[in-house]
Formats: sequence, structure tokens, C-alpha cells
Amino acid sequence: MPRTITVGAAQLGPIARNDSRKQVVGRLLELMREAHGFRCDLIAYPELALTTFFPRWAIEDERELDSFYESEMPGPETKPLFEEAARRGIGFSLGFAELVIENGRKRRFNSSILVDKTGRIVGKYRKVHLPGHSDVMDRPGQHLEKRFFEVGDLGFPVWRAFGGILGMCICNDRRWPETYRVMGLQGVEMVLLGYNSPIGLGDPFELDALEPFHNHLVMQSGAYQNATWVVGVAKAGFEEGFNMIGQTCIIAPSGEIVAQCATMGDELVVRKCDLDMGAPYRADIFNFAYHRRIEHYKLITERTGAIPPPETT
Ligand code: CDT
Repeated sequence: MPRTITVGAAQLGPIARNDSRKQVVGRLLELMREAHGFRCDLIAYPELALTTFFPRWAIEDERELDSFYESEMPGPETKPLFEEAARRGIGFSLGFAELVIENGRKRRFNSSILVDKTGRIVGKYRKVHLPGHSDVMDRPGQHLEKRFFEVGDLGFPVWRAFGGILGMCICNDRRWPETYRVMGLQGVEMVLLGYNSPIGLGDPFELDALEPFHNHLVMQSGAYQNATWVVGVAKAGFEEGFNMIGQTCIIAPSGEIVAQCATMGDELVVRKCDLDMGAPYRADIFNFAYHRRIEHYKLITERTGAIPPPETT
């Protein structure tokens, strides 16, 4: 009996600073209806899918900052998504800024949830690798994720859902092999991954020019080395003065891109994914139990930064 998930990768074009949740949720609903038309089991949305990428601004006003976060999920503005999902029998993953109050203290996370076909939240992930910086810099195009989010405290869990084993990660996480491997060691079969990746933040042109290559490179490697499907979903286009790369794609366990968006706007690409396609890799070249040599991997968890050996004269 083939195990398949028909997944829709729902790229979003730019979201303006002043766009309301109602407007954005309307766009998400439109894509969900389209995905349902393609008989998708699941639709994946990008990182921070409900708002513009607000960590680009040094927002001082707490009320304004809070307005970019969700303090309940679903809340009144996001409930229509859950209702539509349940009505049509389609699941979804959604990235959003999460605000929780714990012991009277505000905690902020860059989160994503996995929702099943009945509209029930079955999984939550909080972004671990926060790029950029926490201090405001004297230049346009800040990337203040370290200022506006805490490091995720849930690890890299996976969930049995949609007839397979699914995991999530968010944007910068995709550049770190540990992200995929921790999920790979739990038998992940499909990773849902949303991203907001700007170019033109002051990096040398050589780096900017290679950003689209690096985007696919890291996701294709993660897929192949862990024999998993990867669904990478972008917020794309010219958003509030900054170019966000698109390239939303669905990657097979072979590492091959099997579907890709062609625009910088709202666009859905769909693929019926055979979850057993990773099996030959898991049985042979990436048979972890047979080939991995953890006695030689200690530095991975013991050391954070690189320390070269002392120079000899
Ligand atoms: N959202 C996110 O994680 N973006 C980063 C850009 C970092 S540029 C300072 C990324 O890795 O794509």
C-alpha cells in the first residue's frame, strides 16, 4: 500500500507593514482552496506568514511590536484558516510570531504549527537558529531576530501525522546540518520549512549573488543526507524595500528538486510525495544504525565555535 502525501507549497508574495491579518488570512485561504482543488492533504506556508518580516525594523514601541505577534492560536483572525481546513479536510503548517506570557513575563518565539485535517494542532516548533543580531545597527535593513525572539525551547521534534513522520524547521535552521540530522535520527520523512531570506542587506555582492544557489544547496543536501522530503516555502518578492528570494520548492529524498515556483508572488506548487522513496537510501548509503560513528562526533555537541589547533613552528 503506497504511503503518499500530496503537499502544496504555498509561496507568499510581499506583505506590507500595514496589511491587516484579515487581508493576509484571505490570501492564505485562497491558496488553501486552490490546494484543495489539487486534492492536497497538506499545505505549507512560509515563516512569519501572517505579517511582513518585521525584524527588519528596530521597533521600539511595545504595542506596535506586540501587534506582529499572535497571543492565541487560533485567535479570532486566524480561526477562519482552521475552520476552512477542517471543512475541506486539508492540513497545514503555518509560521507565525508567538507571544506567550509565563510567570508574568512576555516570551517571544518564531514558531510554526502543524495542523491536521480536522483543524487540530498536532505539532509546534520554535525556531532554534536565530540569525542576525540583537543590537540595532546604524544602517537600513536590520535583521533583528535575536532581539525580537528567544531561542526555541522545543528542540527538533517530529510527529506521526498524515500517515508519515513529519518535522518542521524555520528559515535559517535550514543552513545547519544538525537541524535535519536530529530529525533524521527520529526517522523523519518530510520536513516542512518556511523562510524569509532577503538579499541586499549589505553583504558583499559575491555572497548576495550566490544566495539562490545556497538556498537550494542546503535544502537539497539536508534532504539527501537524511533521505527525507523537504518542502521549502518562501516569502518572496520586493517587501518594504527589500528583495526576498523566492525559489519555493519541493525536494525529494534523492536531493532532486521536483517542483518549484516560477514567480515572486503568491503561488502554489503541488507534488504527490511517496514517503517510501527514502527507503533505499535509509537501507544502504544512509543506514544510520549501520554506518554512523558517534564515538567520533563528540565535538558536535561539546563545542560551539571552531577552535583551530595551535600553530607549530
Ligand atoms: N529569516 C531568516 O532566518 N533569514 C535568514 C537571513 C539571514 S540574513 C542576516 C536566512 O538564513 O535566510
